[in-house]
Amino acid sequence: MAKASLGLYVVFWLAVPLLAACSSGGNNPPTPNVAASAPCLVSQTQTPPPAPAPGPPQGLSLRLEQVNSAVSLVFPLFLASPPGDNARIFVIEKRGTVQILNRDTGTLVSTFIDISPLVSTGGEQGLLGFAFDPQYATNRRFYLSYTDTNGKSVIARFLADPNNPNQALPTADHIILTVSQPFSNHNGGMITFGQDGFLYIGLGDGGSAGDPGNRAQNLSDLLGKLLRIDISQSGPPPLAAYTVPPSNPCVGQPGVRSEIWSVGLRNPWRFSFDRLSGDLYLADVGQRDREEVNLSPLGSGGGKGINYGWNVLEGTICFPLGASCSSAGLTQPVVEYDHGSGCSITGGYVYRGSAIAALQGTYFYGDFCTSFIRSFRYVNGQVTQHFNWASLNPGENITSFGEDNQGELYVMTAQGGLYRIVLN
Ligand SMILES: [Ca+2]
Repeated sequence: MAKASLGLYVVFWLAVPLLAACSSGGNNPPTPNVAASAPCLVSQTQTPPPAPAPGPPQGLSLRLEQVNSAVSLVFPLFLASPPGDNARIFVIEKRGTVQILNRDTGTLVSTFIDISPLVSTGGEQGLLGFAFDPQYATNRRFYLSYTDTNGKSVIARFLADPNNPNQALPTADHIILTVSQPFSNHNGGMITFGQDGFLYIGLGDGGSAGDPGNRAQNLSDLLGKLLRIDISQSGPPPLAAYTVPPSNPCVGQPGVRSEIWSVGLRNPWRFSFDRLSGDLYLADVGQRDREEVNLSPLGSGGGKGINYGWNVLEGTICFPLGASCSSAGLTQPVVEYDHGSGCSITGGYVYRGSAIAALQGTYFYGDFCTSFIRSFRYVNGQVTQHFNWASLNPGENITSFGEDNQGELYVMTAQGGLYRIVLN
């Protein structure tokens, strides 16, 4: 893709934050830290991480192998495989389509579904998330997360065609959740199931810049949060669209949305659970200074009741830059970087594949703007082996990572690239 086009992508992705940078001076009063004092929240102490070192570790050499050499993809931004399916990868395109590719040959199997008439695709809007039901093999259910034509965030349940596994039924089986968005950016949109069988949903702070409505710290608002809901019994009325697990942190608190799992997020574009350990790795896109990876081990609750800080903190510094603030009760990231090396973090996955044994337990993440790919391991509560992989930089805007059924990892770009991380 031409550099001019690449520049346009960067401009649209960043337009609002950059505009905001001009108006957020250092004289603002300290932001009230509303949520930190809420009784249902807990804090988690983090150790500052080492700076990334040039890779590779142990002489390991990696490269990106293009998967879609024979297939043109339009702004792919997510990928998944049905549980137990080693033959197919399902690639999500921003415009509202899901394409099935043969995992080994990279050829197009079929267009699984096209909901583009339902989707707003401007800026950060679009078909943003996708998840297979853990029982997909028997119930044919999958979930799409998209921006609807009114600009609202929607989570909807769809069904695969009972007579054709490469085709979905075109109409939503059921709408699970609809959330109004005051601005068009920071929609989050990631959805995934945890090991507990519940659906986790990442929602941004509603957009504009600086979280002008202080939504991320407002426990009566779903925006700027990670949600956890139970959709195993979901159905059309009189059934509930979803229920709240009784073990959610704020259940029973007056004036608090019980769907909340974690708070204080700006735009949790991509998060994931380590499929082996269940630990939560959550990347939050920063405003103008810091990009961050948050890590909440399953043994510490996996993010339960954690306040990740926005918009009191941006990364580990007070927001806006130069303001005074209290970080009491706030959980800081395990990794952050400033805008000297990137501008918009794309969270990835912990490698649990079998093709590259030396990468077992290694978490990969990247940056949309500068296209770097870095990795680290989290051992005994410490970030270690934090590397920058120059050989993995695609030179294109990294929209997402993906993990197939075997645990192999992929990288997708706004320019249409779909790559697998392989040994060189
Ligand atoms: Ca944070």
